[in-house]
Amino acid sequence: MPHRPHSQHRQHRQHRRLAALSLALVVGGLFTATSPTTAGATQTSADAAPCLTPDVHVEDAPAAARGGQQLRDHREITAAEQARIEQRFQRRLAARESAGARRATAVTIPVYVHVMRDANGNGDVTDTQIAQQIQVLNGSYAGAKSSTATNTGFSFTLAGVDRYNNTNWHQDKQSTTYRAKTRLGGKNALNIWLVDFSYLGIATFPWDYAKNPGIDGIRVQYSSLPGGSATNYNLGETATHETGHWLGLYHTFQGGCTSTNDEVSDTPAQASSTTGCPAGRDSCSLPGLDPIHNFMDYSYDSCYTEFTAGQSTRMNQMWTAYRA
Ligand SMILES: [Ca+2]
Ligand SMILES: [Ca+2]
Ligand SMILES: [Zn+2]
Repeated sequence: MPHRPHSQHRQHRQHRRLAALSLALVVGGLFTATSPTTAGATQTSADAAPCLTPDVHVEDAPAAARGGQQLRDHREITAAEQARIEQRFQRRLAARESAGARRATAVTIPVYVHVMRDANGNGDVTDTQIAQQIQVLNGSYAGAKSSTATNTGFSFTLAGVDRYNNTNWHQDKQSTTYRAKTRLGGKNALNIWLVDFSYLGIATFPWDYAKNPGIDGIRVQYSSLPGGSATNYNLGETATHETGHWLGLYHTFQGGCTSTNDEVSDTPAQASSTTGCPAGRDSCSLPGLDPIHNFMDYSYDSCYTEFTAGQSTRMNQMWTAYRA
């Protein structure tokens, strides 16, 4: 695939479309990971179909993307469905708590990073970038980026790095297959697949783990890692945002200008996603300015500074309910 000039990046946080995808995809089956399995060596061209958008599977339906409205990779979560998800979550949390589960004050999450290189080695982020990405996650979840940010109690430790040479996987094709073959760890392990696709990132939600554990984790545009080439999105906060979904957060603009909004009371309701870093944006008449600095909006990486106390509580409760 030709290198995509980054001047073509959309000016706002919508999914970056590939201008074109060459038809003659190199079918990569070469497995060069240093560990821990030889899975992936058997990829064939049988199911490699060229496409202009990531192949979105039914299993991905509950996922959420850091992207815009134009190229949704997930179904709309209607108000009714959101209510059902919340009801099940509260029931599950209550059951876990009555069974003795306590809210953890500190949780360390093992992180497995899967570097999906293409046949020419594109996408081969360095170990230094991966270490920096973990640092970014730790700073963001510790509340280190603003005086108003909350320390969520979550921290991240690198548990392993695998490197694969497979052009289809690099392009996020056969994602259900490659995730199932390469995923490591249990429900508490964050798997990050680094790929080159039309999105900045896609995540699965914790309430879907039980029915679909093989795809649990986040897929992240490799050029969004610290030092990457994704202009305005290369400070590593895409992983922060996707991990927020993985821990059970919605976008701050979920539900639009409604009091239910994102199920978090201290994030002011927002009519739509934010582009860039527009100070003073106020898209809903409901109280408060839009939370443009919140990691669960779509602002530039440099604009992101915080999770709120309410989001921290929700993530901790989600952990208790689904990942502890
Ligand atoms: Ca809210
Ligand atoms: Ca408002
Ligand atoms: Zn998102």
